[in-house]
Amino acid sequence: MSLDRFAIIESTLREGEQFANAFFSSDQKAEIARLLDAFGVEYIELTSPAASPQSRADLERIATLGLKTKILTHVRCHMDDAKLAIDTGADGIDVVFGTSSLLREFSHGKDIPYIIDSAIEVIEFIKSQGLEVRFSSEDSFRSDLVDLLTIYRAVDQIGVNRVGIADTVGVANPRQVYELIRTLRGVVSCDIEFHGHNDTGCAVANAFCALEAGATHIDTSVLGIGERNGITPLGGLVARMYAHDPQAVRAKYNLPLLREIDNYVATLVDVDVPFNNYITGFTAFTHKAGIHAKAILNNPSTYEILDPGDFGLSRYIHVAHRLTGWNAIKERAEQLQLNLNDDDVKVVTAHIKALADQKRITLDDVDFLLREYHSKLISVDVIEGIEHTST
Ligand code: HCA
Ligand code: CU
Repeated sequence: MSLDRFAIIESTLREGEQFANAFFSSDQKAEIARLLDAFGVEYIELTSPAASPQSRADLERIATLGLKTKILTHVRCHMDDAKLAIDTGADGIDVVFGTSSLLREFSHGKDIPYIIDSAIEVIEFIKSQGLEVRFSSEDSFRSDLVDLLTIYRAVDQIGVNRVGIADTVGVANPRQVYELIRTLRGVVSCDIEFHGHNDTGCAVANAFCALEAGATHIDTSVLGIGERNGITPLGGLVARMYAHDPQAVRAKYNLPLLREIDNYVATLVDVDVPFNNYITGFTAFTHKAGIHAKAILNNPSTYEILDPGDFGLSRYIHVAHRLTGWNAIKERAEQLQLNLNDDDVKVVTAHIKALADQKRITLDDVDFLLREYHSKLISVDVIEGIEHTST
């Protein structure tokens, strides 16, 4: 499996605009585009210029920012939309056959020649204007396979740059994604894009399986925002790909920017970054149980497949609770520059656990117990020292 040539099509400014809480001003869109460009995504997809005059103006503005990332816009497979999109400065156009009722027509087998004819007209027009073009159909997993392959073969033959498989309703599981993309890989020679909704929590796994099966492009959005509960999140895909090949992902993307990107978009759409978010959630690198803490202190990779340092983040060892262990408490004592031997630390640890059995404790409580124990030791030392000198 060669995943090194995968590309991210970052759709926060298209699919993400379809998120319930999203309203991006023009400046905010430009800032999101700049951040995503600095992160290193290969493409940014923006809302259709046919959606509204401001959408068109924003697309034109972002296309003139001089970003390295390619700018795409997403339109219905219709000549009117294609003509509108051509002059916006976008590098490419993603066309989608956009109604679910079409899929019912697929199963009757009536409208395939019509779909192919209009797809060919639109694709040839876009190509004649020198732009990149992608063709996809909504709800690919509930379409008739033979119909889908017939259409995709036809558009591949006229030189479409990419075809897209869309799991519009989040119904597909990883095995189904693998099988469909694998089959498609045997039918078309162009690039293959996957767009996966997350209704049943499979969006990251489905995207990964798509790549394993031969897809080349994955759609993401920041925090996964989009229709309903959204699509494959940028951070989730990055985490998944990092676990697969850390070196390649480090080389491709400016990973420390991810936190700023997640936080910025979360603020704009008025949500918190979830506590369990990939990489940037506040517990993503927090270790708690004594046994975990001990191993992490010896070698972080025992319980970490993602190195927080690569993302400009640090791990946190949570010591103030009843599951704590003396190794973690010893580390805390060292951070406080309290000189305690292992037996002393074990005694303090027992005190901490006893207190934590009675109430929720904080790091301040731990520090207090450590300091108190330490100062008693010192006073004992001092008293012993005085006794020693006076005898
Ligand atoms: C939608 C359209 C889409 C398009 C995906 C694509 C989907 O329903 O809003 O162009 O590949 O999920 O089908 O986002
Ligand atoms: Cu979608």
